[in-house]
Amino acid sequence: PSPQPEDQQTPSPKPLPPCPESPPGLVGRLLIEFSSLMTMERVQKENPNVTNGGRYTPPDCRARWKVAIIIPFRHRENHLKYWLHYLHPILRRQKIDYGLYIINQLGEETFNRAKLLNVGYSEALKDSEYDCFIFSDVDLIPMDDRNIYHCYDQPRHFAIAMDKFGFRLPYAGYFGGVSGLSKKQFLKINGFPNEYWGWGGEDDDIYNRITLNGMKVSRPDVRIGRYRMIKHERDKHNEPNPQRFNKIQNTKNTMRKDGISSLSYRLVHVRRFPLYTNISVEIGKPP
Ligand code: UDH
Repeated sequence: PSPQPEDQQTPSPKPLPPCPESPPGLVGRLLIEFSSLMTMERVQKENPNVTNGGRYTPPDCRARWKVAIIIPFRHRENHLKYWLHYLHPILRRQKIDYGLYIINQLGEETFNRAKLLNVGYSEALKDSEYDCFIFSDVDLIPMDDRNIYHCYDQPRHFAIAMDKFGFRLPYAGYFGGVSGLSKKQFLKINGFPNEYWGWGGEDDDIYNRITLNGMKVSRPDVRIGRYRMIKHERDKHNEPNPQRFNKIQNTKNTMRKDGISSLSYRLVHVRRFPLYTNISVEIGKPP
């Protein structure tokens, strides 16, 4: 080979083409079950191309969105293994550029799902310039990989047909389980409420925020937005919140003061694991 002239610069790599709208590697309907034994070791072996902290970037195309996936969490290690086992390969086929954040509520005070999601938004942004945020419960697995985990023109509700609701929306304004908002959409609604302690209502408050701010929810086809939920009993310290019915009547008055603008918490540690980043926080307790 002829020697390179010394002043020749290394050519900059060819820019990647944009990722396709429907990636050719998608397979459609998936078989999802929770009876086989799942170990973290196995899931790590299955996903060698996920990089430390649960990051992945498609090698062959440029994704439109940079996605932070946020999971509210406490004492659900077993569910998390199934989530990682199913979702990492799906997200790879979907050509998503993503990072995965498990937001762990420390202590045994009442659980607060929406506040943890706000924490996830803030902490993920310290890591990278995400412009899309997907919020997923740890026990929900999509049954079709055409349900693509990125952001849309309007706030997205992904988990529209869950097995536990007979594969239908339980009510028209349901926004629970798995949802996604661009950074712009999230800021427009001042993020999520911090004041829903215990089970229920926070997803309806988020739905109200979306419609009150002139947006509407976008959803996949009902044949595609199907989910399996890992069966479980009600967790301790996440009892149904009796105030939820009153609170969701008041979103219009509360959303400007209660949200990402008023979020406060104590970050205790950030730990990078091969398949996810764990963010452990103290978020206080109900007044
Ligand atoms: N979560 C935890 N730990 C908890 C509570 C909630 O990690 O202690 C997270 C987890 O991501 C979960 C999500 O918050 O998926 C939503 O909470 P949930 O699963 O309790 O809510 P869901 O509506 O179930 O799915 C309600 C209890 C149903 C009991 C049925 C008994 N047959």
